[in-house]
Amino acid sequence: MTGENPDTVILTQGKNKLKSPPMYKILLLNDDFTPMEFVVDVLKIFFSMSQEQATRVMIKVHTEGVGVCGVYPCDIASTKVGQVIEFARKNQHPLRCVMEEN
Ligand code: TYC
Repeated sequence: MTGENPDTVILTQGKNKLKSPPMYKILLLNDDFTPMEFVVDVLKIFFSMSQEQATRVMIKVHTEGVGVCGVYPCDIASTKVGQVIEFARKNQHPLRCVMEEN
């Protein structure tokens, strides 16, 4: 001891190895039955998109077959996919929504 507090613990040695969590894309898939307006509503309600953004994403899914709604950590992505599927099912639309590691 050189007069320092013997209880002192140095916490700042080495690197702080915090990694950002793995991220997941939420994808909407096209089908022939779900109304375009319903898909736009889903994007506004569950992904906080404006009318214009939601319409762009819906048209992309409609023309290309698939489109990204957003990118989130696993638990949030999983919750949102469940909410979208439940909302579609309750409204009797066959809309499909999946998540995929980014
Ligand atoms: N293809 C549908 C229609 O013509 C619209 C649609 C868009 C459905 C996107 C699903 O994820 C979807 N009514």
